[in-house]
Amino acid sequence: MEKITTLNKHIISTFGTGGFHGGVFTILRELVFVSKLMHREINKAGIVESIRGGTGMRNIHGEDTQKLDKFANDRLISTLEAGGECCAVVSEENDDIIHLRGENSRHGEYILAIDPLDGSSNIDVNVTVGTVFSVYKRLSPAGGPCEEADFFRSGSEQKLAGYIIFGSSTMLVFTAGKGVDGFTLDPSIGEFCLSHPQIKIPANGSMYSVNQGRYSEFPGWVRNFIDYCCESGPETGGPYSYRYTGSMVADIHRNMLKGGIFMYPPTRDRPKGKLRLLYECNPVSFIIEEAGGRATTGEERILDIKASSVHETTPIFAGSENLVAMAERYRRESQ
Ligand code: P6P
Repeated sequence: MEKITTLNKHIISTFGTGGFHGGVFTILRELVFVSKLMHREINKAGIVESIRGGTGMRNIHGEDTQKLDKFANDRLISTLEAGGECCAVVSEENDDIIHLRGENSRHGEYILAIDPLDGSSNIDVNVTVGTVFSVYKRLSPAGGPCEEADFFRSGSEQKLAGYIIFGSSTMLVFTAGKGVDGFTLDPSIGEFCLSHPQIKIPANGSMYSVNQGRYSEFPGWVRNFIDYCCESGPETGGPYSYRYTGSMVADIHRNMLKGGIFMYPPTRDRPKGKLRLLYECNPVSFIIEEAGGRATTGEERILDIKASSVHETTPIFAGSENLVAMAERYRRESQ
């Protein structure tokens, strides 16, 4: 008989019934509920004009907001407000901290940083997109207003992090500090079922992900490392395969399963890179480290960075331990 382990069953068996009813897993179930709505909408974006394309607005980063970005963001906020476990949210789609206005939100003990739809510019061309999330326990006292300092934390303080990837299948991948588990949505029963227990990222990999078009803008040591990836020969194990989708979630997920390195390096016009610390780099770095990989700025561990603004960015080199360590070696040797 087919053995099905649903998300709820897995949470109870891994974290206990106390964990099941704990705040972070209430928040996780709320994110999962919205992901099922997203699954439904994304899979018909090609035929329903009302959710396809842009809103004509731009976010704080100057990026065009897609209709599905707004749909995801609005649904997430309203769902979290109804739940009451979360008191405030930082979202890629909102300039400032969102103080949730649910009846019990002020008593919520957690805060959430989220990219509601990473890679959303790819929706209209049918490329994989995803939601990325990160949960912390608030520092300010429950019952009062959440404070900005609640978000100025290091990624090592995360209680829960994960992503939901809308690709050839819809998957949830998360960690709460006991390894990384992957669940695949079975739309016929509306459940995320355990499909990738205790994911371990291969220590080596033969794929590298970077926006090659910006090669000339990267620091010399990054160009040297990319050149290494392109060289053939026994000493490099190369040439490596180049894979870059323009959706971080898709590139990170591939590396999680097959090994490889994902890079968004500093450039002349973006010396601190493009990807956001709170709701892109920290959650994927927590997951990658829990899966045995490595995530760095080139100089320091991503999870050691103490955030000082809610939309700050950081360079990121993340994936297979040995590949990321080699990139760091190129940087050290360039000093
Ligand atoms: P570029 C999508 O906008 C995103 O935030 C990540 O998902 C993706 O990896 C990156 O930006 C792509 O940026 O500058 O290479 O187009």
